[in-house]
Amino acid sequence: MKIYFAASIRGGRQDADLYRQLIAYLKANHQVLTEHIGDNRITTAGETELTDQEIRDRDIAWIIESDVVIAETTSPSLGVGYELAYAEFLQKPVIILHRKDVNHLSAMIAGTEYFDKIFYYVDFEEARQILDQQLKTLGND
Ligand code: 6IA
Repeated sequence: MKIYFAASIRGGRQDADLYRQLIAYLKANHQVLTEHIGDNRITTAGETELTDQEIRDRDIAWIIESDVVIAETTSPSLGVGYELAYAEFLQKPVIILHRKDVNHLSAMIAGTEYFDKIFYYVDFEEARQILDQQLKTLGND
């Protein structure tokens, strides 16, 4: 499956190692369109040779191309919120992962009926199991 993995960049990079682990795990059996999200070299400045408009347009094209959007939402990110709304607009399957006992997921996400696959997890191992199960279910649809 083609996976659009969404997670915080300018919203804060404190969980970048976790994103990297999740992406590496997903890549074993799937194509992750957004591998750079786990790159430790990306800072909150998110420097790149691309303009913000080019980044936005490329990311939207990848969401359109994707079979599923997986969002790690623990670090609140405007970009991830926008991507989730866009995925809803396109009616793409969405899986949301949010760490337990860190903060509360925004009501605008938790309260959106379309987002019915929101999982609160403790660590990488639990997230991995959730993704395994959810992607298997999607693959059988
Ligand atoms: O508001 P945020 O920056 O936290 O938004 C993060 C989300 O927006 C991620 O899920 C990304 O898909 C997308 N996004 C935001 N900035 C970038 C970006 N910057 N590149 C790709 N996607 C982005 C440049 C970093 C570059 C060195 C790869």
